[in-house]
This record gives sequence, C-alpha cells and structure tokens, in this order.
Amino acid sequence: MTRTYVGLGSNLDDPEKQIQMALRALAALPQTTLIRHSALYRSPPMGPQDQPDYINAVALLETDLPARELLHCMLEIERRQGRVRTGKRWGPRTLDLDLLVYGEERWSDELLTVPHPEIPNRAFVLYPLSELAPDLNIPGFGPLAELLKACPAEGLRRCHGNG
Ligand code: A4P
Ligand code: MG
Repeated sequence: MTRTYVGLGSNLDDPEKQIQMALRALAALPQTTLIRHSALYRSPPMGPQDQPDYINAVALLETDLPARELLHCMLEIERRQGRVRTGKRWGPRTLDLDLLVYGEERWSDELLTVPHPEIPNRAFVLYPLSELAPDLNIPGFGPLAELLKACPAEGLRRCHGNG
C-alpha cells in the first residue's frame, strides 16, 4: 500500500458538490482506500481573475494502484464530472485532480510528475495538506512545515459545514 495525497479543485457547476462527488469517486477506486480528507477551502483564483473563486481540498489515499494507473483513474473521474479542456492555462474547471505525493516516489516524464511541482507555491494545497499530515516530508521539497512558513495563506478561507 502506498500513501498518496490527491489535491481537488473546482470553480464551476456547484464546486462544493463537485468536490464531494470526486471524494466519493476516489473512495470507490479499485485497490484503494480513502483514509481521510481535509476540510473544504475557498480562495480567489490563482491566474486569470475573470473566473469564480475555487473550492479546494486534499485527500489521503492508500492504494495498490501504480502511480500512472491512479493518474489515469483520476483523469477519468475529471472527465465523468464534465471537465472540458479548453487549453486555457489556469482556466475555470468543474474538477481538477492533482496527484500531489505518491509515497516516497520522485518521478517525472511527459505524463506524470510527482511530487506535483507546484506544491510549494500553492496555499490552497499546503494548508489542507497540513490538516492531514502536519509532519509530512515531501520528497524533494522537504518538511511541509517549512513550506507553510514561506507561503502566506492570503485569501484562503476554511469552509465550515459542507462548503
Ligand atoms: N500531469 C503531470 N503530473 C501530474 C500530477 N502530479 N497530477 C499531467 C496530475 N496531472 C499531472 O493536467 C494536464 C496533464 O498534467 C495531465 O493530463 C497529466 O498527464 P491539467 O489538469 O489539464 O492541467 P494542470 O496541470 O492542472 O494545469 P493547469 O491548467 O495549469 O491547472 P492547474 O495548474 O491545476 O491550475 N486557483 C485556486 N485558488 N485554486 C485552484 O485549484 N487551479 C487552477 C488550475 C488555477 N487557479 C486556481 C486553482
Ligand atoms: Mg490538473
């Protein structure tokens, strides 16, 4: 079993619902257990500002799926939830699933880079991740606690209740 962290994001078509649906879909993956997930967080869009606020969360999974197979399943969940790839970088989306950390693995090719290279720059990843694993050491990036110190939580708000 490999401990794996998956980042979830949505800013279209009822984002809270999209995140809840995606969590259920992750929990239903073969050879995979959803151990727990963070609260939902709201933040203004990073990148183009002419799009709605995002809802983000992070999930901890234990899986026997190889990383590429897990990524393939994640892309399928995005597709089922109506993700349309417009080609616009950082554009709005019903669902974005990022494979943040896959055990101790460090890997990069044209399909998959783990750990996800943008982790240190994204408060909407670091803060939910710290709820799940405050002592996490991210392969190649170091202690999560250090990354948090360098990344202000500006604009990031923890949602109460369901969203
Ligand atoms: N890929 C490679 N490595 C990975 C990985 N570790 N996890 C490949 C997931 N995918 C990975 O993905 C393109 C390809 O990356 C995949 O087919 C996979 O083979 P994508 O989802 O189309 O694009 P992207 O990498 O997510 O880039 P894009 O469009 O730049 O989106 P981002 O970087 O995810 O940013 N603001 C807030 N507040 N919250 C957000 O969640 N998200 C975005 C989207 C913009 N602004 C945001 C948020
Ligand atoms: Mg993505």
